[in-house]
Amino acid sequence: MDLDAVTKHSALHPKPNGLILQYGTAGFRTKAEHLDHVMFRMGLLAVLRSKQTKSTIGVMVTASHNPEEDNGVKLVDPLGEMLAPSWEEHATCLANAEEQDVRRVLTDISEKAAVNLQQEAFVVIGRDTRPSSEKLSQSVIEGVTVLGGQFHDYGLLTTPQLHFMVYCRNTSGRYGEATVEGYYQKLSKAFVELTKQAFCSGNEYGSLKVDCANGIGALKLREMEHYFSQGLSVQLFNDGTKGKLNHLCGADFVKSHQKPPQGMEMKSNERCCSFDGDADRIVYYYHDAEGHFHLIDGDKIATLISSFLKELLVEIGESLNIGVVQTAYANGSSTQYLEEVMKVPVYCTKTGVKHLHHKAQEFDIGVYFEANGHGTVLFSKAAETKIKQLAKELEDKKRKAAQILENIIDLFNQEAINDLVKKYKLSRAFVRPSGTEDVVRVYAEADSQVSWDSSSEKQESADSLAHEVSLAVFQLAGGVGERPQP
Ligand code: G16
Repeated sequence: MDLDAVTKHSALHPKPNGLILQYGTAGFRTKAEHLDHVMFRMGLLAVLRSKQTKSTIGVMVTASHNPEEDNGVKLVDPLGEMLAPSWEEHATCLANAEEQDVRRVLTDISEKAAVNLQQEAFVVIGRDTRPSSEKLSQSVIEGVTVLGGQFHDYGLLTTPQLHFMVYCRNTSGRYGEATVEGYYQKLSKAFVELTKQAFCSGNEYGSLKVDCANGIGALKLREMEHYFSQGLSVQLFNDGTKGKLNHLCGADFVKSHQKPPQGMEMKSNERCCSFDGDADRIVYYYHDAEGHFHLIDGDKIATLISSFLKELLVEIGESLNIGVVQTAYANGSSTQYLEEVMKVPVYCTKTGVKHLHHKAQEFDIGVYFEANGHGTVLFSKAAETKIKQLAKELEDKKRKAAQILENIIDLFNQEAINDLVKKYKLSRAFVRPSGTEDVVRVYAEADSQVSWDSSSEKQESADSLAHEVSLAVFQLAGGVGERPQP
């Protein structure tokens, strides 16, 4: 490790005085202008992680759903997973080290994590469409190079694409080819096959309107749409040609305002969906014939997927165990439905994909979704092998079911809140500090257990509880700025 070169280059990426940042829910996030030193240092750290794991490591430059002026960075571990918790601590130490301490912190990390410094390192880098992302990703590359790491800069990518590249490279291409074409080919093939199998005739899966949050999703979906030309026609909105990233659009806006994004026309029963700024969240929605808005958020997606998977398992007569993982934001009625009607065990973890992902790995089939639209389905290696074998061996309907399966392959409490919750029927509420924005998040639900759809009265109770809880937090925690408004 050429520590003199590190010191020389690090001085070109100075840490703003007094700035302390935490590797949070999804890496470092703050105003873009404060992140140059973090990017350079995460380039350094990615090299050490790569040497330690003898694998390719990913670095994604994005602040996802945050406003356009923010940016962020997260590291992707060898199997496309979020960075291991012990390395999150290393990341925080390195990002916050004073200039003169950077060398020492790097040496400490190498010793603590038993990094073989002679090992080669390879890092892949992706970035979203924020104006600040290109320059910041150059700082990552400088950090990688200074420590003698090799790199491949993919340029503009969605976050899921960067995870895919890392996994493909570390499995010698067995999972897929580590190129954007490889990504499109693999996913579109599975999608086309699945929809062929799931629908008996014609073209029922027809068309979809997609709100791209004025982000990277628009560029990438445009490239990808040719790959599923025989079936799905997509119409893009908020494609970045006019509006601002994540402003009045995108999955976070639609989920938190429970209404369509600006800039999208919706006719009744048209299928619509929204990505977030780095296209790793999705929520679906439609207007019914009466003009009512219906949101299919992560809770409903998890319910639909696990019901579908369960039906297929019953069909093939296999007893693979399915578990669903949610966070405390999951609507109580979705949890109740999954446990009582679907008879699927449901587990609750802290907010953050990394926590859900980890829990979901305990099952043959782990379905995990945050209500905000982050999620996926994990198949254990054993389940995957079994399903592949059954898809060859079984006959008729059972075989078809197996083939379909083959293709699918924090909170803190305060007494005051509990007292408020007691005032409302069937209610639940909690607060937690966001790990991606400088805010405290308040969640409330009321009277909503019997139905998916909240009538205006139910919505009023939930809104009123949310307001009361916000006021309590503001008063008890010494809130700054304007008092929460109803
Ligand atoms: C990130 C994380 C998600 C989390 C979200 C909000 O999403 O990946 O797991 O739900 O932040 O986190 P918080 O409530 O701590 O601000 P994204 O889409 O912004 O990367």
